Amino acid sequence: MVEFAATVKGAGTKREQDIAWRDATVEARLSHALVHGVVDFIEVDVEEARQKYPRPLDIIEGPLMDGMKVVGDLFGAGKMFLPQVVKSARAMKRAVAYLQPFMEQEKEKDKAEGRSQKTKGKIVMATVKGDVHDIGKNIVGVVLGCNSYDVVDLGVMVPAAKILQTALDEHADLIGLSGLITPSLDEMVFVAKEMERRHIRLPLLIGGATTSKQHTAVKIAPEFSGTTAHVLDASRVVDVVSSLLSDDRSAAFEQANRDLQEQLRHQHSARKERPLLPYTTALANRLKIDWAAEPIATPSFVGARELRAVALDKLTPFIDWTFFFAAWELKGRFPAVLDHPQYGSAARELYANARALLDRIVAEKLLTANAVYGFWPAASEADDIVVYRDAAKTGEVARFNMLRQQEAVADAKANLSLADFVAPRESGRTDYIGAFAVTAGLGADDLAHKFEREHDDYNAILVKALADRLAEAFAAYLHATARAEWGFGEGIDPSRMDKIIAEDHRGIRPGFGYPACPDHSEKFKLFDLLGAQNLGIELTEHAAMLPAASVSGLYFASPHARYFTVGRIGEDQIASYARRKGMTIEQVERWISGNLSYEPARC
Ligand code: B12
Repeated sequence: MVEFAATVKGAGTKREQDIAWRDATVEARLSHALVHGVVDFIEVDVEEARQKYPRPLDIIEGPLMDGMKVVGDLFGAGKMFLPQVVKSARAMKRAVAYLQPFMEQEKEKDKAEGRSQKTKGKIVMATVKGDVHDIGKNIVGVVLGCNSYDVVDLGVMVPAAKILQTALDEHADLIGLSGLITPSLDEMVFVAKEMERRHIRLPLLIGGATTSKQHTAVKIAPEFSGTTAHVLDASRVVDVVSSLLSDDRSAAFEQANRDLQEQLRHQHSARKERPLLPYTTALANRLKIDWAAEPIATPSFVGARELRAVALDKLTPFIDWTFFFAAWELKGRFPAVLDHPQYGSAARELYANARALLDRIVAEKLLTANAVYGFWPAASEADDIVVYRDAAKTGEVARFNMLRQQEAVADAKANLSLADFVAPRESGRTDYIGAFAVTAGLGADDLAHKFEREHDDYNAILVKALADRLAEAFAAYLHATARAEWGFGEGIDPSRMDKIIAEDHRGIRPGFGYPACPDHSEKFKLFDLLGAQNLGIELTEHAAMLPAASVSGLYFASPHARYFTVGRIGEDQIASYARRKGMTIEQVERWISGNLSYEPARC
């Protein structure tokens, strides 16, 4: 293993030139190909092994699994990193795909002779109903697959009934759920309840950016008498799955998991929280702006403007690569991450591959970037932002309902709401608000599927991660354009890229779902205002955007505008909010379940 670690560390350009490993035995060559993720000779070597071994399964369970075990050990020991593991998995998948037809023949033979084939275990995974994000789940699937677990990935937006039926039909050993946005948390609770109701006692794994061990313990686990385990990231999943499926270790793992969740529930119920102000008091403590003296910028046009098929090379300079590396579990600021003492070489190799694919995407226009944005006269009315068709403020075209911080704040600070950053109707001033929706993901799924069909998860995941980065870059680029058109801001100046990426400028662009405006359902109004559907961006029933690589939100121009967290809110604000939104209390409680300061009455 130490030997392999040394060679993996030196991976990169040297690797392509060094073909001395081709002289080794077929087993050693297969192992080398897996550990280094080299696919160039994989079919030739597997065929050679097939001539040598009596059954194709012997090759998988022998040299291929030995190679993957080295990969797993190096990954577990922190000597190999996620991008390299995914490349190894690609080599494994290609090898298995080559053997597949021979395995089918073998299976038929086994069946006829009454023998059965055994795998380490099967997991059915899905991104839950209404949610579209799947990079994290794909990575987890690859890591499990290369540890010889069978993975049935149902994709995105999968209803509970389908997940559970598939688990039963496939005789799965575990179920895994993923989600990016808050409404998915409630959906996961629903899946857990359904598992209980249908007596499906398989272990339930929970993952995805919006999930947490706290939420899993407090909200999901109590609904299900089987084991519910939160998995923080891909590096832990093999340990969790192998423990849950081990005859010797499962009881201890499940007990430790239950103890931890009990402790988390206890901490949750005993937590000390800042008291809440009555909503009317919080509202009175809004940010006081001297609107008579406030500079109000007038945008150069009113209404929505569409941008179609924007040249991708305009967007690439705005990519914030730090997040790209974070998606691959290589944490650290870009470009310093490229020189990281442990994973610098893995980061450099990943970066080189990503840039090469990005160049191809740009040159061959493999992704389409569309956007719509615009400006409208607007006024705040308490915590609503009213949007008008024209400066005469006739014709209300939208009304965004905002939430206000309700926790008691120290030092005479204000209880903020985004509505505070728009001139109130009674100020007599004509203020404006901007809105936007961008996507860089049109074509991403097709391209990713093309790679998946070639058993190339590495490039499939790269495509999605690059599309996400382009979407964020597009949002930054468009905001810079909009600020200039709004009469302030520097426009697109390549020498100021760092400042633009760091959002070091006047004006903010909060997206619904982020902490200042946590209610995703306001996106339905935003999309109506913008006509975003015309650009190929859709909303699911839980207000996730399709394609996944999309971002949307509002623009605020006030020099006072800043990002903040709404945090916990009380029943009085919920009642007002439900009234303003024309929804029932129960409906709004679902949309902003993460902000409730109380246990909702619904069961
Ligand atoms: C990258 C990112 C994006 C990208 C990509 C999103 C996409 N493709 O869907 C872009 C820029 C497009 C984006 C957009 C949005 N985002 Co965003 N985004 C993020 C960010 C920064 C990282 C998420 C990520 O990709 N991580 C990398 C992957 C690899 O990690 P992961 O998904 O967590 O997966 C790992 C584990 O969770 C686990 N895991 C995952 N699934 C599974 C499944 C199983 C079975 C197991 C065992 C384990 C497991 O293993 C994985 C690998 O290690 C997070 C903040 C954060 N730090 O988490 C916000 C975040 C998720 N985004 C958020 C929001 C609000 C949005 C938007 C709604 C904003 C907007 N209005 O436009 C949109 C929604 C997009 C949509 N399509 O609807 C919020 C969601 C919170 C909420 N309250 O709902 C977050 C948390 C930011 C925040 N602090 O508020 N986003």
